[in-house]
Amino acid sequence: MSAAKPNQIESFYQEAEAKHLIPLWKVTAKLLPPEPQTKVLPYLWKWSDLRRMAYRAGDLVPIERGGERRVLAFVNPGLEGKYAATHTLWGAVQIVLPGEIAPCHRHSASAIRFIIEGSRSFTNVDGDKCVMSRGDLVLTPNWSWHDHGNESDQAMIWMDGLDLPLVNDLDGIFFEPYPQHKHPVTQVNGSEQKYGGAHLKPTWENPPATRSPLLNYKWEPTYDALKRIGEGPASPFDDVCFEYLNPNTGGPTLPTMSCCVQLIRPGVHTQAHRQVNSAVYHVFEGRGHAVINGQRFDWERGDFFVVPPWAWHEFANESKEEVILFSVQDTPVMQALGLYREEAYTENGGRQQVSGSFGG
Ligand code: 1HN
Repeated sequence: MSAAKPNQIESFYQEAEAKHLIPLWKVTAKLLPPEPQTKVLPYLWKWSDLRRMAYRAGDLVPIERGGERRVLAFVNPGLEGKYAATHTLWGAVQIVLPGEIAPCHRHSASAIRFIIEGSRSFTNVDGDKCVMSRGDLVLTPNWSWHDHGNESDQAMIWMDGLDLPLVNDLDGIFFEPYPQHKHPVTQVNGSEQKYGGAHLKPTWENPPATRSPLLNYKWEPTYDALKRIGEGPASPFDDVCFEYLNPNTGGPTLPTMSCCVQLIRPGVHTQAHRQVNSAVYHVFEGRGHAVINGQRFDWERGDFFVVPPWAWHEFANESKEEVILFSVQDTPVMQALGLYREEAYTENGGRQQVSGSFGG
């Protein structure tokens, strides 16, 4: 190698730039950090704001074709210009007023609903009218037709979780409105009748592995499962935590999103760990706090918070009441690509030093 003169190397870089080339050696450190350098920030949205603003949106805007849904979505402050709770996950609250029907459509992003407030509303998924009440988890797998209606005399509010930011980044988004406002109903709670038996599945059907044949995971059996553990041992990081399963495969609810429900028993303060996936949490019951990368997040019933990829996190319930958290996680994506990792926090007895608190 002959010694390059500074002006030669500079003109080499200029030519590379002009020809749309990048010499790797200039950017290696940026491209290959020793661990993920996420832009996603931990953040907390208060139920008092979300509920008030959802009702306000109910007063101000109708549900119409084009707008499609009355949805207030979380915008992660670390992700400028991106409408996303984390880099991969969309999180939001949606309100449907008595008598309203949100028009039928389908898209290549998959969605979940977790019902927060109200009853006797439904999501019609490909003709199966899934009747929903508080605590139910309802899936709309990708490309399934879905409309929502509220047949009660009270507003209905639920959490929406979608893989939309990921699907958009993959340039895989397709959308289609249904020719009519509503999809015809061909069965009522059909998936639940056949697949809601948890440990049983019908022998006369052979559903595809990519799509859960169960669309509505009812709250009662979910809560029963959480309570069956009693005082028994559970996860050191999440306490009593269950993943909702596709009953056909034993895998996650959707190819891109795993849903979890967890009971943090009174007095429990978990150990910290970090995982390469990101998550959006909803506080279904109780009050408590999380410590995320050394920052304390106090939350109460209805609040939402985000745990970024590879962020240390632990949970605490210092009250005498149950804490129940519901979460959507992008874990299946990382697992499918062979990228999943997790690590336990070993210093300081497994708990982080708290250096500040959110909003404080
Ligand atoms: C959607 O179709 C729904 O069907 C909710 O209720 C939220 C966010 C982005 C794109 C589509 C729904 C959505 C969405």
